[in-house]
Amino acid sequence: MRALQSVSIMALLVAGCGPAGPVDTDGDGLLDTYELEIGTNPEDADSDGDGHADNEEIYDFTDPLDEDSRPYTGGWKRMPVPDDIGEEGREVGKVMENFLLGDQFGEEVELHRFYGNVILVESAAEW
Ligand SMILES: [Ca+2]
Ligand SMILES: [Ca+2]
Ligand SMILES: [Ca+2]
Repeated sequence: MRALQSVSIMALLVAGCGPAGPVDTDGDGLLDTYELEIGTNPEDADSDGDGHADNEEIYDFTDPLDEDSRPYTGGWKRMPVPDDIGEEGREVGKVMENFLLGDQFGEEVELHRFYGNVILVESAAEW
């Protein structure tokens, strides 16, 4: 009898009639319910086809629905630009104006992504 009960429970689970629980159909680490909420495809781990899984993009603050928005592959810790960074200027105590530069990994890096950290910008030019 016990063996028969186990078989019945297994059949229900295989048929999808078992107890409802969190489901991650595409196995990308994001639950289907959450993916439907944010607009990504719960049946495709890479909704925008850019080669990066939806969860990877969300944790790296890129857009999983925009193929031109991809996780940074260089060596910098990537953080979102804060909404309020204070007054910009070049005087002591002000926040430097934002700018974009290419790094040694061939990626564009925005200065304000490092807000709150001490950084050294080293640049060189060939003439
Ligand atoms: Ca998923
Ligand atoms: Ca993607
Ligand atoms: Ca993307």
